Amino acid sequence: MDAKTERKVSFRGSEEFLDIEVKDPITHAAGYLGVREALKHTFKEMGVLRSMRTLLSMNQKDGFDCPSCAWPDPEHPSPVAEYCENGAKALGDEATTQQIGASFFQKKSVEELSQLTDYELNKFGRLVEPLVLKPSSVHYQPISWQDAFDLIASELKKLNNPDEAIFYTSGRSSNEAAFLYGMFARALGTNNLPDCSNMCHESSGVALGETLGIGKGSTTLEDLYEAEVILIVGQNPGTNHPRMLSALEKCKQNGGKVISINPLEESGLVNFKNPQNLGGWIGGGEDMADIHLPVNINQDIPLVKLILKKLVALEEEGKSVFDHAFIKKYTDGYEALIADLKNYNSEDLLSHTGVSEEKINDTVDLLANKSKIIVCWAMGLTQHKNGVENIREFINLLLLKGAIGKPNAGTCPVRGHSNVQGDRSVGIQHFVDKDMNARIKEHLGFTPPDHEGVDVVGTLKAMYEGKAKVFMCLGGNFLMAASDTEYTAKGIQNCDLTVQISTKLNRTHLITGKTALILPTIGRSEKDMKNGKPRHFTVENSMGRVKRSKGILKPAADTIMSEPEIIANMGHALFGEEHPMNWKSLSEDYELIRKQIDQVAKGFSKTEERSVGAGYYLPNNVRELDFSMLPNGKAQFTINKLPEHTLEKDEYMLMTIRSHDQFNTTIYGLDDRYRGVYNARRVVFMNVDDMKAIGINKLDIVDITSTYDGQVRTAHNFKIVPYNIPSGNLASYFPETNVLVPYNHFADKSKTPISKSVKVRLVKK
Ligand SMILES: Nc1nc2c(c(=O)[nH]1)N[C@H]1C(S)=C(S)[C@@H](COP(=O)(O)OP(=O)(O)OC[C@H]3O[C@@H](n4cnc5c(=O)[nH]c(N)nc54)[C@H](O)[C@@H]3O)O[C@H]1N2
Ligand SMILES: Nc1nc2c(c(=O)[nH]1)N[C@H]1C(S)=C(S)[C@@H](COP(=O)(O)OP(=O)(O)OC[C@H]3O[C@@H](n4cnc5c(=O)[nH]c(N)nc54)[C@H](O)[C@@H]3O)O[C@H]1N2
Ligand SMILES: [Mo]
Repeated sequence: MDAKTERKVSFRGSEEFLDIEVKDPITHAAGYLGVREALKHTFKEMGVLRSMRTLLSMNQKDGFDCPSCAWPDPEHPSPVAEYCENGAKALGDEATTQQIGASFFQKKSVEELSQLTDYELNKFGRLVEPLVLKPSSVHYQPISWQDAFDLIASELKKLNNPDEAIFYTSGRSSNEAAFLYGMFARALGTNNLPDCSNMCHESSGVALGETLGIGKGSTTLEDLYEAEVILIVGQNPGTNHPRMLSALEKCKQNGGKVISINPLEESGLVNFKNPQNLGGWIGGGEDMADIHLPVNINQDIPLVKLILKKLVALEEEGKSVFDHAFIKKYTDGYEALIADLKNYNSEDLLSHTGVSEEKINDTVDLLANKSKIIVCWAMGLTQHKNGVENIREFINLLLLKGAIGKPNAGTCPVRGHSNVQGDRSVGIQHFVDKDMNARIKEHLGFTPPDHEGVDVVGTLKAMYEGKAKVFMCLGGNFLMAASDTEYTAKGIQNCDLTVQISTKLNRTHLITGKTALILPTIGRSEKDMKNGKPRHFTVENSMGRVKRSKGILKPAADTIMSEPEIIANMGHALFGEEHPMNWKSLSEDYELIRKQIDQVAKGFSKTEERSVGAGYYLPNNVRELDFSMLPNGKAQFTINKLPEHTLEKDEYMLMTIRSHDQFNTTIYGLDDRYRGVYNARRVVFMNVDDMKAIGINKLDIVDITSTYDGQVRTAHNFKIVPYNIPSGNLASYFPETNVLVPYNHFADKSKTPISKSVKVRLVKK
């Protein structure tokens, strides 16, 4: 039976408007208002006492790791509040007392549910029973855990080839769950292990690997405190990594300077009230960014090139600006870089950036005399055609200044999901790591496949072309997170079986393969009990430290299962008793999993003992100034081209960003308080002069279209919000705008979709 024509499901959901309210943006991030907002959310979702008790355990040494972003915890966490507004919202969202089980799905069909917004879907509450959607049905119905595992095993056994199965991971899973999942796929015979980092920091991993020999950052949290200059590039910490602001505040108190490079003047970078100290509750707040460079979207490379040219000019005047001893000893390619810079004309570069020369000169003055420099970045750099080159260009700056491998200096890619870095470290990757494969063979006793698997972009194509039969997701919301929603939806519907291991309802549960399973799981904040004893697991933060996490709440229901247990049971159902992995015992004893991680994953050792308290750092060659794995044993300068953009006269450059009330595709609420937008998500932020030029007014309604390779894609019904954004640039929220992002346009090398530079037109309605 063809489910595509059978089920009338909508991949868009409702596109209606509510009563939008637009106010002035709030410039003072966090402070009292932030705490009040956070508590309002958690109290409503999970009750007052339960909220307070749980928040006090979040990010504490014996507590659990916040399920929101990957920002690290300090060595000595604040005993009262080591959490932020958005961490509290994430907790409230996970630990909500609302629940949906089989009776809910008996009443509501997937067709009906798919008409709702993502916000409405998430609000229904926790998934608490394993469910199956059978081929001809539009209603999920209960299935026992064992039947679910057997169904998965039997579909996998039917495949002509293991590469017809694809295993996606979102970055919230523990190291233990991710490890088992990666080994499950390999034991089956495929490296089809796409993960959310393909859409996120893959460009960082590639750029850092090529230039410095490790795909991770080099700084620790403590490094930020005494840096002389911190550049925050293409990142909105006030919303996405609020606890980072406390580190920036410490840096400023120690005399450091902060430079923000961002088309928008993001709140929190401009002014910040720290809720973790008294001044932050009552005082006027701290001006965070000393210099803000409002760069045009995707014009960071011209900006850095201009800064470098100006630094070279100072050197030529006889000033000592670059660290020549460092350059000589540790780097390769200096002369070529300096020669290449001469090919660029400064006026040209300046006009690309859209930034005033005065501000750039201030930046150059600051950088010229300092060497303890840290560059922090996130999606504003990675999600472009030239995402890898963007990052390499900033690494050129750090290398010239010798700001690598020393205290208070270095690279800081600020990771997204709370354990996205750990998942990769323990083996969630589509490419082949020969050394890891050898260790798998030696210690786990099976031969892993030695051909590359698909990443996210490869998955989209494989599913669309009907080459994937089984698609499984360890968390996440693949349909809404991936680019080109309509193309992705068609691909998913081509699969025979789709399986979602999830905590909350989302659209990927509704747009499914012919048969679909929902396997409900335990969240970060919940107790994971076995034989009357609580179990812990481990995570790795954005700065490479591995530590334990142990939930404290009673699980949403006794019918849900932990992620490692689900995967180990799948392993048992598919491979049986005889398999060398011994899946049954792994489902019971996580210590056994950690032992295997120590044997197989690079840098992990004695995790059981060393993950207690603040945990332990994985080895990092940059911190040791060891570049022996790179050509000539040196860190690499790189030559990067200018980004090429040919915008037609009526085209704008659109970046698809996050509001303050969402975690990726999970929509907590409909406000973006810092940007002054209330009760609406279908908005486009636009420059006032651009509005005048085409005679468009505040709150006018438009469709947004993008045209790539002759194909027009449309996102319907958006309201115009006048905003302080450089002319020619637009901003709008993801996931609503993902329908515009073409599946076949992505970053060179990393294949990260171009979510931050989509060429679009506005069609007034
Ligand atoms: N509360 C909350 N926390 C989160 C998340 C969430 O959704 N909600 N998501 C998590 C995840 S998975 C991730 S990856 C991170 C994302 O964290 P961010 O990367 O901060 O998230 P975005 O909203 O995508 O913001 C990108 C920023 O880059 C800027 N920008 C866009 N294009 C350019 C450009 O070309 N150049 C420059 N210089 N700047 C540009 C935008 O104005 C915006 O400020 O946050 C993590 N933390
Ligand atoms: N246009 C555009 N697209 C983007 C981006 C962008 O900036 N612009 N950002 C990209 C980025 S950076 C990322 S990381 C991806 C995010 O992509 P994903 O990680 O796939 O998406 P999330 O929205 O984080 O996933 C939310 C779902 O995860 C499930 N979940 C939550 N907690 C748990 C848990 O503990 N265990 C399990 N098993 N499930 C859980 C819930 O069911 C929830 O509905 O999106 C990408 N897509
Ligand atoms: Mo991300």
